[in-house]
Amino acid sequence: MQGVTLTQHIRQSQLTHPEARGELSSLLTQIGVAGKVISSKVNMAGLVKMLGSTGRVNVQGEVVQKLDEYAEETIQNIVGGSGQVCALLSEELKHVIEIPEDRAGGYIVAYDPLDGSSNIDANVSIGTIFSIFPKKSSGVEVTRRDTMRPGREQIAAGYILYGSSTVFVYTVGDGVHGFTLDPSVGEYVLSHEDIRLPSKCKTLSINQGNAPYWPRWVHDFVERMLARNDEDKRRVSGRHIGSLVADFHRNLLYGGIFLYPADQRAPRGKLRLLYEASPLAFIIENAGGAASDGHQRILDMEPTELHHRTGLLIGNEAEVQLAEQCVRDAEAAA
Ligand code: P6P
Repeated sequence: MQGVTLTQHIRQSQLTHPEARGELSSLLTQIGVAGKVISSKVNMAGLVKMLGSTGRVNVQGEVVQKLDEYAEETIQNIVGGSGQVCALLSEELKHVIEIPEDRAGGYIVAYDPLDGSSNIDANVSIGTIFSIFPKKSSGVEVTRRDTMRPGREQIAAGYILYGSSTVFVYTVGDGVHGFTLDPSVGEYVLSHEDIRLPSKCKTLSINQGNAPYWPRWVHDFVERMLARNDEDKRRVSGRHIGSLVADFHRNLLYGGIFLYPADQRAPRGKLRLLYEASPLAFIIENAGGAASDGHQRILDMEPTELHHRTGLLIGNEAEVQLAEQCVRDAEAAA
């Protein structure tokens, strides 16, 4: 097998942080292991009766798919059992999971175990999103000072995309790197080194079905983006998968902006700050892009609760700034 593996790459990036003691490397590696386990089940879902729902509804009020439950259990067992974590914050769970002191480590992991799971039965790409914070409070107790953290305090973030191949993308704050799982050997191999967001915003990604609920500024922004297309050239194309991690990954590689703004149906936004917006914002900023809720930088937002929701505009910085200008213009005209 040719190429740098995820484990080798993580170790190499650790070398640039002499203070690192290998614990973060070990944690990232274990998240990769959890991804392999989930990937194997996702890729066989139709054959091992893992499609469809459990019939239960989670804390978000969303139907829990069988693979949601499997992914949640896998992360709890592998990441929770890594010895590097003192708390797990999951999209699927009502409360923070505190790891018993004798098995706890120095990191907090916030995660969406299987984002986009409503698309599973249609074989659409889905993914695991994760965010890692170092414990902040002294002592063994996990407090809100440890869990309710602005994204700028993240030490690492990433996602595992279960698509035509399984791709592990992560950042520790010095660049964004992607690895493709080689199922024949069970290793992630470096396939996208130092990902930089292309300078041209080629894609506009938003759920048009929500247009009746959008605030004025969203209509203005969409109109301004589409006005770039003329009879000579289509500069902006619409793409919306409905799986955040898949929409994000496409835009990261091709250039684009994804928007899920707060609207009349979701006045605080639909997407969750701690384990969706914040990790993706850490990634996009490390790839040269930007992420905002229309008013402020996602990474500066202070969560007030585990499932804190927010509007999200994420992708090319110029287009995020244009959207923010549309917000200001609409507020000034109101
Ligand atoms: P809507 C999936 O449930 C998810 O959290 C994201 O992956 C996706 O972008 C969004 O919801 C889709 O929501 O309201 O457009 O169906």
